[in-house]
Amino acid sequence: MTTTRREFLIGGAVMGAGVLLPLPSALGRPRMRPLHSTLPGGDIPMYQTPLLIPPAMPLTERIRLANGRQIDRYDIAVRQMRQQVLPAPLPRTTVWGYGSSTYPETFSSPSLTIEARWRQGVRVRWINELVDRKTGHFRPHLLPVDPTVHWANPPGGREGRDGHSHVEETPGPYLGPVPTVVHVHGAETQQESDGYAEAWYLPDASDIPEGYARNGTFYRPFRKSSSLGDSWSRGSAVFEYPNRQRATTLWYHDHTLGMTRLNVYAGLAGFFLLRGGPDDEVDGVLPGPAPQRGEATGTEHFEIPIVIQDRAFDDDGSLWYPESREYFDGFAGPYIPHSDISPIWNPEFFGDVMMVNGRTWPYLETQQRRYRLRLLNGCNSRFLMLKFDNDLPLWILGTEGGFLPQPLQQTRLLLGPAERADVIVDFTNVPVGTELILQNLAPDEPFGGGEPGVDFEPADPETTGQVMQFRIVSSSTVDPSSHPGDLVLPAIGAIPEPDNVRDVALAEEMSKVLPDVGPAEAVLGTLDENGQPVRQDWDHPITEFPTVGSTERWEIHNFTVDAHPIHLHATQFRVVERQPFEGTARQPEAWEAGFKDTVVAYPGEITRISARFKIAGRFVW
Ligand SMILES: [Cu+2]
Repeated sequence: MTTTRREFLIGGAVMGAGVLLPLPSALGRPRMRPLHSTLPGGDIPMYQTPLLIPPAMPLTERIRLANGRQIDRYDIAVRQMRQQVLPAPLPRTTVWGYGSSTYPETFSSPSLTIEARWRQGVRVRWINELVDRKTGHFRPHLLPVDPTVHWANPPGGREGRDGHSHVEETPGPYLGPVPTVVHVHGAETQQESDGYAEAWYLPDASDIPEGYARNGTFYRPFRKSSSLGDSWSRGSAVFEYPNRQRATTLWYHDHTLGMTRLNVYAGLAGFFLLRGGPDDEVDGVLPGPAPQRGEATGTEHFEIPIVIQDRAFDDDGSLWYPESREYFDGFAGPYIPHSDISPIWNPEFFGDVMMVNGRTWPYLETQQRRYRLRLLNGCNSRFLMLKFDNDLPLWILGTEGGFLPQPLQQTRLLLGPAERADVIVDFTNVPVGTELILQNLAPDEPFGGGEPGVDFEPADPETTGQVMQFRIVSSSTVDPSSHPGDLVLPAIGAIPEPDNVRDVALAEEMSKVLPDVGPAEAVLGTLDENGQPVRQDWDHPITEFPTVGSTERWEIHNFTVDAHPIHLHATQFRVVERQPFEGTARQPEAWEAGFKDTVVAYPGEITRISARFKIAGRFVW
């Protein structure tokens, strides 16, 4: 297997290593500056709108292959629309969302949930429809796109795409057609269907400027090698997910090179829930149902997917995202090409508003019974430390790779960007009329581990320290679900002993041109014989070549000053242990006892994971 070109999930923004993308230093890092947005989070009334529960995405068709296998087929497009994200009468917000092009009313952000069954393939035609349907012209981005980072770069044409724009003067934001490509996070699929960051494509608009690359470097090669390549067409690609992995909570989102942070922030994300098979067999009754295709109207849901995202807004309702590097540390230039600092891109982003399932600070009318919540941290940079204000227990059943060996009772839950948790909350004995608040105790700045109030200041209790409200009402029916502590979850097999141990590094370097500006550069790499990081750029030869079928222990050395979520594609791994550079190893956290696809690597530590590589191909980490 050829893993990799490299990616670094910094602030959920996926970027190539070795690019001049500065990372802040916790020491001497400026405290988060006030946002320049014109609708401060503190001015938005909380708990005005009910939680939106994303319905299941309707099928386009179910097809039967010659070998008798059935496939769920979807046509899913990206479109622009207006949505009531802020509570009315505040203005609506223009967002991007996925939806079934067979059912135009299904477009929303977050997008409808893809409900998949174990061993039943899902085949999706992912269509980039960021086009004005009246004029046929492309739609520009909703947010400021920095053309100086390592990015898709369609204006670069075939030669310059997937690189840096070469500029004589500091450019403004890119206003051209927007590339997209979808990655199902945690899915084990072929490279052609993995949403490789250089496999993007522009919409099929009538006004794509002359000389622009219409797709990324790997779009055509993958179209050629994919068994479904014949059905790819301009502005779309057809990906297939075999769903032969453990049942779990996956999510789909945009993955375009150097634009992931913006495309996801604009709204491109949804859940992909995989059910069934031996790893979904629970002895006991889980709370349910979740929204299902074709369900009766008025069906009550006791299994609910919940994506938590921080945002900022202007007073016209529009999403706000930094339009200048100045927002981050006040550095007002000179920028590229007169220095190595990008003019628009920021190393991190922390919004002052919490949005849950596409609505700011919603409430859920919650019956006195048990609920199963599928939680996803969909923030760009923000860690979440979730807790009910009355310390109601969270029963953690599963994480990114499915169920844990047994349910785990906690009062607090830490989720790094892209991490998921499958949780049961028992509201049975909470008095009717109670208004519970789900709080967030993680900081309004990069997370480095530790305890709120001791090692860091928790999020602002008036705004980002609150996530959503649960309003307790009596139960409409008898709750048939088991007590979470009585559930017997399917056994988890041991992962084989590693065939190979591989050291990888997360590091940062100072700006070469302007050392006093402070921003470092985030790089991924390997280690030399002295244990020092060796920077490996995106364009360098691939260094991680696990053999198909082998198990590898990866030792992730974090030389930076912040915790980073590290994600491997095409595999679900186990956390082995963590060890400070100068210290003894400690066991993984209790909630890390199952399979994961994203792990928090703390600063100054080696995080050891064990991964089995089953799929040949080119994948990122
Ligand atoms: Cu992924």
